[in-house]
Amino acid sequence: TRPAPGAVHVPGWLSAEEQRHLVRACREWAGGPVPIRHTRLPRGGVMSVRTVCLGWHWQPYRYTRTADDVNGGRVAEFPGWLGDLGRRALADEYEDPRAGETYAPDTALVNFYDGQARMGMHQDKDERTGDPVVSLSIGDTCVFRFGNTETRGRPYTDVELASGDLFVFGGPSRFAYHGVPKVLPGTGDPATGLASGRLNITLRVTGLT
Ligand code: MD5
Ligand code: FE
Repeated sequence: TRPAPGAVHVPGWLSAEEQRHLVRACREWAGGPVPIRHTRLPRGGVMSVRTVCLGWHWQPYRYTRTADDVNGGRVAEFPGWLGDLGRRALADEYEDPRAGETYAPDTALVNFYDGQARMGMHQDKDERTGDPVVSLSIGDTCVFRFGNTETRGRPYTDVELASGDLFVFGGPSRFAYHGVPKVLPGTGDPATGLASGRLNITLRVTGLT
């Protein structure tokens, strides 16, 4: 479905096997050179999601190669197969058919939500390009709030994102406010390898070198 211009939601896009493969990969990344952590915000807050990055390390509000807010380690490589998956997402589902060939994500943010985790309304604007963000969800279903580009508040639309769902945010939707007001515990299938909680993997093009 196309909830807004430039936005595409494809329920069940990932196969069961792809979901298991991604869960296994996320476990390895979570224990990699920069372990998964709750991001500390400059004003003293701590995010309730836990995040591990590939390619570029996101620390509020910039991308670096070293995790200066965690352990100073160098961020793990962004694997080629994940870029392939992103290109396949755009080739299959996106409105610009060339995007499936030229899309070149260089960072992934892996967010883990336990049953209490939330993400407040925000824009993703630390990237220097307006290329689409590819979002993959695995595990428990969440309520995803998809807003507008002007304000954190209404109008917004609540969409449920379930295990295996693909969401692409491009064009006029790329800089919309969005957030995750809740996760619905017990809705995931343990056969993915995730007993509880939600994983979200986003692919982005930083535009950095
Ligand atoms: C999530 N993650 O479900 C979401 C999925 C984040 C984050 O928000 O920053 O890690 S990505 C949602 C997204 C990205 C770019 C644009 C828009 C939504 N949008 O226009 O709504 O954990
Ligand atoms: Fe975001």
